[in-house]
Order: sequence, then C-alpha cells, then structure tokens
Amino acid sequence: MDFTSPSTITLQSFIRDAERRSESSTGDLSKVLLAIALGTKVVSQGVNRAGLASMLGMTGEKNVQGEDVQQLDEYADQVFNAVLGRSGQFVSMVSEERESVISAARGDQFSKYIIAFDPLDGSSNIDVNVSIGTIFGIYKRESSGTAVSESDPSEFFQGGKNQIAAGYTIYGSSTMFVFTTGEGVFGFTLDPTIGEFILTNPDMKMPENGTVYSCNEANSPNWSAGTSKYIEKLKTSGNTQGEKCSHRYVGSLVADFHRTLLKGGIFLYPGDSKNKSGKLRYLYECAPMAMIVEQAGGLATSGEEDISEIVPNDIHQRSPLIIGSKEMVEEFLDFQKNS
Ligand code: AHM
Ligand code: MG
Repeated sequence: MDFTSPSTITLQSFIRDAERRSESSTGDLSKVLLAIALGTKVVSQGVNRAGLASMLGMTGEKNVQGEDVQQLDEYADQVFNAVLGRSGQFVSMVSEERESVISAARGDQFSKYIIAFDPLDGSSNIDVNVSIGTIFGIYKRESSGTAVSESDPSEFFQGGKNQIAAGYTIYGSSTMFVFTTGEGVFGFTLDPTIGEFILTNPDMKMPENGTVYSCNEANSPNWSAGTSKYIEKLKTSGNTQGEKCSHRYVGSLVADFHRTLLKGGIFLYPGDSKNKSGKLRYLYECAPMAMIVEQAGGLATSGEEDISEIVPNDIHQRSPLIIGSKEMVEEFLDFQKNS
C-alpha cells in the first residue's frame, strides 16, 4: 500500500474551485457551506469530548416533538446558529430543536438562503458512543430581494426538489462531511491532526442493488401488508438478484443512510397504522437525504410519491421514508402497489 500520497484536496479548496468554474457564482453559497463545515468541526470536538466535559445526558427540557433534549442536542443547535449567523447568508432557519423559524439578525434580512437543520440526529445514541450526525437542506428564498421583518414559515413550504444543496455529517469512527449542490455527491473526511476536511469519496454513486435492509422491526405489527410482505420476501428470497439479505439498524438515520449510500441496500421508516406519517421529519431528515440519494443514483419515496415532490405545510412535518438502491426501492413500490 502507498501511504505517501494522500489526497490534498480540502473542502475549502474544492468549494472555491467549484465557485471559480461557475460564471454565475457569487460565492454566497460557498460561505454557507463553509460555515456549516466549521460548525461540524466544532460539534465533532464536542461529541468526542462529551463524556470528559460532562456534556452527556438530558437537559431536562422537551423539544417541540415532545422528545427529551440532550445536552449535546442543545450544544449543536447553538453552534450552528452561531456559525451560520456569522456567515450573514441566511434569512431564516428551521431547527429540529426549535419550535419556530429562527430569523436572521438585522442587516441579513435580504440574504438569499433559508436552511433546514437537524443539528444532532440520532439523539438516543449520544450516551452510548454510537454514531450520530447533522443533516441540512438549503433553499433559495422564493421572495429574494425583499426584506423579511419577521420569521415566515411559508418560505419553507417549497418541496425538496427546490433544494440547492443538501448534506450531512457523520460523527463516527471518523467524522465525514457528505454534500451535494446538484452536481454529484462528494465525501470529505476530517483529518483531526490538521483540522481539515479532505476529499476521500469523490462523485459517490450508490450500487443499484444491495443486500442490507434497515428498519425498526419492532414496528412490524403496525406495518401495511405491502411493507410486511416486502421485508418477508427479502428474508426468504433475497434481493432482486436472489442474493441473501441481512438486517442492520443503528437507529441513527445518518449512520444507517451512510452505510446504505456506500454499500447499497434499503432503509425504511414507513408510515404504519399507529403513525401514518412515520417518524422522520420532512425538511431536515427526509428531503436532504432524498436529494443526496438521487444524485448518487438511488431513489427515495414515501410509498406514495417521490420524497422530493412532497411540499410540506408545517416546518416539523413528518413523512414516511423508504430510501436506497434503485432496484430495491422499485421492488418495495411493486409490493406496495400489489398488496
Ligand atoms: P432524532 O432526530 O430525535 O434523533 O430522531 C430521529 C432518529 C433517526 O436518526 C432514526 O432513523 C430514528 O429516529 C430511529 O427511530 P426509532 O428509535 O423509532 O427506530
Ligand atoms: Mg433527527
């Protein structure tokens, strides 16, 4: 093995090169992406040191979804608010941790972008040292050029297909930043010795088929007939090629999605008889992952329509999510239709 020629393309140089290649680029989106990358470096350090710095455990508060807020959730939310606020590039932001839209500071009200964020996804895994992540989707304001005087959630009711960029960070055995601006998916690994994200996964494409399915099987008594029959088919007859399938479920969307993107497979958090819309949130969980998967050659559906086609009418709206390798998602849809 040759360990002497590592990639020297940093996230910063990659983003700046893309900016130079585009005649219409103003550099504003680069500022947003670099601010998010800075935030993820800070949060990555927080995640690594959480046990030592007494940052594990609950705050005692509940978030807008009625879930217990962990100290690290709150920390990550504050970090991203601070770095994005300083970038001067967003006019409003939605965070899983905040009930209402967060408005930009005075002076930034003419900015072009709105951002949806899950600052720290997979909260139930924080205390047990299992991979967690950050997810974001960026949109252009439909009413660009006018000032907003107060937060307006309707700016976010555009539909995932309008995202101009989306990405996630996984805080795993290494920290990776994966993003797309609609021209392919690129993965960068944080080199903690120099504090830089280095390009390690250029133009990521997901396999058209896979042998891993990922879902919370404890919900199976409430699944639709189509979902139950599809999972049973994977267990008994394998994937569309007849290859034997295995089940893997971390319970952090970012971790389960990252594996699915790299290895192929299918992730499902379907709607069921108890929770018609499943569990995951559209703006900052489903839509960003859908943009990434489509750019990588995979598919994302709610079971009824493409995730990217859904237009939400609530900033914390939930949606079923079935996402992954093209052939597997298509087969899932066949089972839905015919059951
Ligand atoms: P969170 O944003 O509060 O952490 O919840 C979202 C997480 C996802 O990361 C994961 O896919 C899902 O919840 C797991 O849910 P469950 O425990 O019901 O399987
Ligand atoms: Mg989440």
